[in-house]
Amino acid sequence: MTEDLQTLFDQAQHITFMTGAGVSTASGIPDYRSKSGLYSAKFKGLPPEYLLSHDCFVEQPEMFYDFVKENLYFPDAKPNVIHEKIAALCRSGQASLITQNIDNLDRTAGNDQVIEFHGNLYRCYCSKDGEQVDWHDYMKSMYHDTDHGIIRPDIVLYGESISESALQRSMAAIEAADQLVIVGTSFKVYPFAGLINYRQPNAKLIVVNNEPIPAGSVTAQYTGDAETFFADLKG
Ligand code: CNA
Repeated sequence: MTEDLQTLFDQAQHITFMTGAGVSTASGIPDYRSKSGLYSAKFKGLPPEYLLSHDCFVEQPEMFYDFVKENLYFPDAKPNVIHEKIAALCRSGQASLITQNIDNLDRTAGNDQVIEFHGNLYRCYCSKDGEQVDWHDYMKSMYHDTDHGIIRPDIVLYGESISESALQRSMAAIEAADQLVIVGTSFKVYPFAGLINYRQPNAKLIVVNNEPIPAGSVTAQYTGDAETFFADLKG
């Protein structure tokens, strides 16, 4: 890490981190859009964008279930230094976190304030009656025993809206920050990427990613492995 970036971190009053799949690749969970990511493959001839859509869930629930169960769940994955350092900063009140990730690793790292913009795979519910269902039961069957409704994970599918509470909490976290740090995301998914437009006029914008992203004009960036960056980060 360059000294300038460490200085920027040290000077920040309140940092809001905005993270994506690239913070969990070091924990063994593939991202979507890298060369080796999930989107490089087709499943039964269908693109993941369709398989992760509301239309697929409604029209071909078995296909949706097979895809999600086989490709999205990594229950043995452990948080890495990125989740852990961000969690410690959030616990001390110096930072907030908005993540696009659905893998539960921020919570496992002890971050119970995380804003899960796209939900969480390990919270499931019955789409018929709304009842919460343990994700272990979802792994055994897509049907809810009691009313034969179809179970789904509490994640935002393509074609669905972000919850009002996630939007409100995210806007508040963006407005509260004098420094935004975007980590491990291709920054292509909206409305997440549009959140930076609500930052304070003087808020600094830092990007930590292994490829350039469309975040507009940034204060500073680290182009490389996010795990290395966070391992070197002091404080
Ligand atoms: P993405 O579009 O796959 O982008 C990931 C970005 O991270 C790319 O720019 C990569 O080059 C970069 N990257 C990957 N590994 C590293 C690394 N070690 N160091 C630095 N940069 C790295 O994923 P986004 O998060 O941008 O897309 C948003 C989607 C992805 C959300 O809806 C998520 O739910 C979804 N997703 C989540 C997970 C997860 O929860 N772990 C995994 C895969 C996809």
